[in-house]
Amino acid sequence: MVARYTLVLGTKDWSSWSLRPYLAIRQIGAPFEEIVVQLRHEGKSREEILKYSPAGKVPVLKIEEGGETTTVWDSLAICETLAERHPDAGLWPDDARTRAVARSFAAEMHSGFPDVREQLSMDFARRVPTPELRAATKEQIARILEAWTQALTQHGGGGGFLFGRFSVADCMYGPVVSRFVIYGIEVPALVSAYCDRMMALPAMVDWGHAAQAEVDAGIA
Ligand SMILES: N[C@@H](CCC(=O)N[C@@H](CS)C(=O)NCC(=O)O)C(=O)O
Repeated sequence: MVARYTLVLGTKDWSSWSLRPYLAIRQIGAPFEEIVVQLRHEGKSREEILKYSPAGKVPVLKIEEGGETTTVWDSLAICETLAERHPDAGLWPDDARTRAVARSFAAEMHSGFPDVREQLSMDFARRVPTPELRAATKEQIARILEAWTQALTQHGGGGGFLFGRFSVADCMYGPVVSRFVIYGIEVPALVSAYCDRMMALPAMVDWGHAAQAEVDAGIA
């Protein structure tokens, strides 16, 4: 039985959490419908999001199958659910030890780097001069670069992703890649090449076009 997926996302120019499961579902290649809720829309955004999830945040995935609807909320839970439902997409590395590290990468991003998220907030379609970075932001960028360099050195040879094949770790860090590009953060060559590969993914390109359309329409 084929499930029907609906992915509820926030304004694409801004919603970094939404980009993560979007990358995962695009990687799987499963058909899905998307609903984009306009964020920062006085009083209305929350009301609109609550129609889809009691948690009051996007992203949300609705899975309709066998007459039942399952609601999955939170970016990492959605990526995990999609990875589990579509094992052929290989969204986690095959090797158990590598998979454990990839999961750690995803979790570290999900629960960490508050200053990077706050000071370099996602504005996907724009290019912004590098701000004066706070010490905490610099430390968090250094940690991200250290982690990526380690993963890419070990697994990413030959033009690959953090763990070779594209994985949930790349989904979780996709918005960070975009932040480095948006704010012109200097990164070493190995990381720069990885960022180029990520930004060239058809899903990232499509997301960028949609974000630009929001900017052009004056809603981002
Ligand atoms: N931990 C959540 C964070 C979700 C989140 O903060 N989403 C933001 C948009 S990027 C949101 O829904 N903001 C609307 C609001 O807080 O009213 C996840 O990983 O999905």
